[in-house]
Amino acid sequence: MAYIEINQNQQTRTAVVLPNVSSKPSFSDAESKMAEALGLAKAINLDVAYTEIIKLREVKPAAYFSKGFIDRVKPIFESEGINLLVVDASLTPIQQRNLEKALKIKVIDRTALILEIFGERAKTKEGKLQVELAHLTYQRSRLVRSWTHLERQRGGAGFLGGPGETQIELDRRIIDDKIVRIKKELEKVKKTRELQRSARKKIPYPVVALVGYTNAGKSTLFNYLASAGVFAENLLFATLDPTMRRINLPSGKEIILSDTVGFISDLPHELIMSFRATLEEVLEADVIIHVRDMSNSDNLLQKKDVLSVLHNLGLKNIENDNNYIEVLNKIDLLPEDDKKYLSETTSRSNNAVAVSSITGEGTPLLLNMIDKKLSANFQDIEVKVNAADGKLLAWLYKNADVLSTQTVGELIILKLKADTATISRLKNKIQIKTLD
Ligand SMILES: Nc1nc2c(ncn2[C@@H]2O[C@H](COP(=O)(O)OP(=O)(O)OP(=O)(O)O)[C@@H](O)[C@H]2O)c(=O)[nH]1
Ligand SMILES: [Mg+2]
Repeated sequence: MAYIEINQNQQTRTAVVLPNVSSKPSFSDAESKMAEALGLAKAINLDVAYTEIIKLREVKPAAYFSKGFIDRVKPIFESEGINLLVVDASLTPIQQRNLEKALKIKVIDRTALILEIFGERAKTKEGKLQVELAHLTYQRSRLVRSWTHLERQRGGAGFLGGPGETQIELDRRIIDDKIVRIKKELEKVKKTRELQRSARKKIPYPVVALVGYTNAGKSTLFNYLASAGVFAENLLFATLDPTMRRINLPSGKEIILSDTVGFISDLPHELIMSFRATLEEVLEADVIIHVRDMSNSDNLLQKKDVLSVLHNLGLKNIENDNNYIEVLNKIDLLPEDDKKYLSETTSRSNNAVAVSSITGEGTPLLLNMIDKKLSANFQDIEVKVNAADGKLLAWLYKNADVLSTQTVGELIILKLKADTATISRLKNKIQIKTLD
């Protein structure tokens, strides 16, 4: 589902401009932010013919850029045959419209670009609906501020139209109706998914989820561990919908490994929330693996972004959680010294491991760490329950694995395997004996 009508045979000639507003330092280095923007453009097959990092002292309310900038680039864009400008920033509808008028080409901002990518990458029905919802929400938020009409072209609700686009005017009511309809559909899809999930819960496999910034190497690691042919390529957002595989750990324990969509900085909050359902699997995972691209000079900022999204999803203080593992990926790309340093420092850590998802280096350590995390979570215990306490017995059967039972007079002695959360809940009710 593409929102931009891109002619497959003829790539859209594109200019990518990164405004570097001095009062808003975000990435350490504009160059790497530009590299990310180019990655985003490449992800939807745009033909980037012009790039510029422009230092701005201030943002102009009317057209974002100054008249001087517009006058300077206009002839360049014309001679290069450029028909799309991507501004790696957030534009107001007025700024976007004024820029389009002045330059006589389509103009989109970062959010619109990311939505295009999401739209193209969504694979499941749920993913597609979520993207559509995010897109409508985005359009609506712009509509409220200043637009009375929206453009719409063949086959999508995008920002970029091919030649011959038909313009259908959508007003707010139409968008609202659509949002209501999509939300209803999403509810239905979600119910199906919940059913599937609860069916899966009956299977006693713990779920291990890979999360991380886009391009960190989640799918590559997933493939390496699962040797399953999941789409991995040097495109940002190559994965939108969670993908799952069953794998064996060194202990023989089986787990479900789950690959997820990558995070990216500067996404408006409401868009992140629209993708929440895509990441719902993560909330229920038994172990969360945060994959980081250590070869990227911005990897610390990326880490911060990922953690803040996880916090927003409700995973507070995740870093100190027992079930959190940090994978320092792409060590094959690091200078020998850095690599050694990372391997040495992580060798003493119980929640960080340095790996290369390409060479496989470090992955045995990772698998062992997952094993440890999972077994640390479960404990064998013994409890004595009054045979008449049907409620407690039912609760135990529901929340723990009953290994054996023995009746002694009025009492039933149960040996159980239970996770730490269950055990701590039990502690308030009865006496527990820990077994090894
Ligand atoms: N050299 C090297 N390259 C890697 C490693 N891991 C991943 N890559 C490369 O990094 C790029 C991105 O990898 P993906 O696995 O698609 O990244 P991702 O985290 O799944 O990205 P999204 O799905 O967009 O969130 C690909 O070109 C991979 O080949 C690694 O350990 N070493
Ligand atoms: Mg991926």
